[in-house]
Amino acid sequence: PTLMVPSAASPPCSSVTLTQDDLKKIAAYKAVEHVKSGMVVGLGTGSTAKHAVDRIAQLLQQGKLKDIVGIPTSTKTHEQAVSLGIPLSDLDSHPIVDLAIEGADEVDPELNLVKGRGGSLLREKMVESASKKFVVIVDESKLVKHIGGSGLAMPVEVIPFCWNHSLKRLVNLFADSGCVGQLRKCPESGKPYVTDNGNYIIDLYFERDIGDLNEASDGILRLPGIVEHGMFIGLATSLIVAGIDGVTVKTK
Ligand code: ABF
Repeated sequence: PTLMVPSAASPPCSSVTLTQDDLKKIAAYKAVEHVKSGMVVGLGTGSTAKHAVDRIAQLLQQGKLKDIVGIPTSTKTHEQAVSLGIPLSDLDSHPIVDLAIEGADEVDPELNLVKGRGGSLLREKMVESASKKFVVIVDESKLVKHIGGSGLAMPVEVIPFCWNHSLKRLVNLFADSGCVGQLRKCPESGKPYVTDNGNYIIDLYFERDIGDLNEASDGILRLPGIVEHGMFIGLATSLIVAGIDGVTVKTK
């Protein structure tokens, strides 16, 4: 079901222009309404999820939420949550997460996602696949018809050993889709980007549709040296989209 609800943070006057960051914040705040006292909460990563973490901390400080345990999905979010005083744990101690709130780079109508353009994907996938509910929060620019078809990167985390070999095997796997791959580098140093887990990222770009997503996923994960990819298929349970006309909530 899709439901249009007026955004609580909508400006009273239509002459106010909302920035993309305002929209991210609106989606994040809406998602945090689902957080209840006593929950184990997956804390997402990125500029949208950051607002959700801020909001959870604010509600804890105000005493409106109690006994929350956060499971961060990256070292960056870990640092943010520590600085805000959110009690933290991990999947070893809390293998079942009540609710994860997380951003995405692309979302299709079935709530399949591309993630990892910001550099995080593996810990996110571990936490979100352990979550009873996984709410995706995005501004409307992230909506696509087919994930992987936007011409933008589909990230794959690989071990550094012989990464070029892994890149070639990935590109070969998607030869029919006109795939090219590139090792992600830090713009400042020109050195390979290193993930929280000490791995590299290969960004794949497709000229044509990659076909069945589960087959694509299985094919990638069968290659030795590949750690994880940024397609999150069938994991999200609901989607909150903030757009200039309000907030759309879609639940599976
Ligand atoms: C991380 O943040 C990544 O998986 C994804 O690339 C990104 C989405 O970030 P943003 O909200 O900044 O667009 O979760």
